[in-house]
Amino acid sequence: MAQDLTNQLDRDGIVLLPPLITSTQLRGMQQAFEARLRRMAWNDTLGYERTEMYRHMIQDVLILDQGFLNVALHPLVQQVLNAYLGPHFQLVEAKGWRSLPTKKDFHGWHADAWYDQKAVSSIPREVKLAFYLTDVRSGALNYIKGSHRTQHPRPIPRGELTNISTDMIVEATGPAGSAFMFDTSGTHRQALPVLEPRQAVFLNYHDPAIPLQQEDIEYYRYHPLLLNAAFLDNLTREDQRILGFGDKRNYQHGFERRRRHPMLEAMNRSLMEATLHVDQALYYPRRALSKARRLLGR
Ligand SMILES: O=C(O)CCC(=O)C(=O)O
Ligand SMILES: [Fe+2]
Repeated sequence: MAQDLTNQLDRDGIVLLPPLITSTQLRGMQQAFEARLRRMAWNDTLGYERTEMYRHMIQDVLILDQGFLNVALHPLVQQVLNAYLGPHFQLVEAKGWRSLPTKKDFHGWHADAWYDQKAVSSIPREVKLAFYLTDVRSGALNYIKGSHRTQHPRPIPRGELTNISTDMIVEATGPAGSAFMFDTSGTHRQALPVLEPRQAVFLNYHDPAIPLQQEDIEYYRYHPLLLNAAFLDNLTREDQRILGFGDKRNYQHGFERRRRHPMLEAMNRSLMEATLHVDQALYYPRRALSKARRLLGR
């Protein structure tokens, strides 16, 4: 089974995996993901990140539910990754998002750029595991079969794809729970139009010894995984290695991300502080009022 999947991944650049988890586990993952999607992250509220128009982003999904870890470390997934990436791969990113309905080609055809292309001359391997949390009938992952490992990853202008026939494009539709693995050096995108919101997670595996491109270092994209202690029982030594236990190679001490909206941030902080002042000023009058109400029996 793993051999067949690896062969298909090698040939096409993308492969559909058999079901990896139970429907109970899937429900748990959906519920935890939905809970995060209800509100934007702010102050003490864990929620989604809003940095682009058409996606609500959730970083570090491994802390949300046991199921995400089980998918990421599934024995079949490990076998395929070992065969395709070699023994040094790790899980280097685990994030998900809700794509909002749109007719816009907001991401466009591309291959995923991640390594320092000046320092690395060959095309190092990277695989993503896409896992759907909703039924995906539109806005599926699209992948051009056999386009992997041909050139350094970059955005692919439409003009370069004029002689691509539709039978060369894999349209990865499927019910919630569907999982695909793809070589990220192949040409892919989210299909358009997106007719209904799509919720999916993308788990990213590569060898952390490979030097990263500057923009990902500056953003601290491949920070060591954030994990939930509650889910870490029963890990094998190999699971721990894949999760990067104790690996500080891409750790940045005291990292501070460049602020994109300093004015907005300052406004938010001032409003919050003003709210706290008002709350505090009204604390004693409110307490006196409710005491008076109690005494008057109302
Ligand atoms: O959202 C999609 O279907 C494509 C995502 C993608 O390009 C990626 O994760 O690299
Ligand atoms: Fe991509």
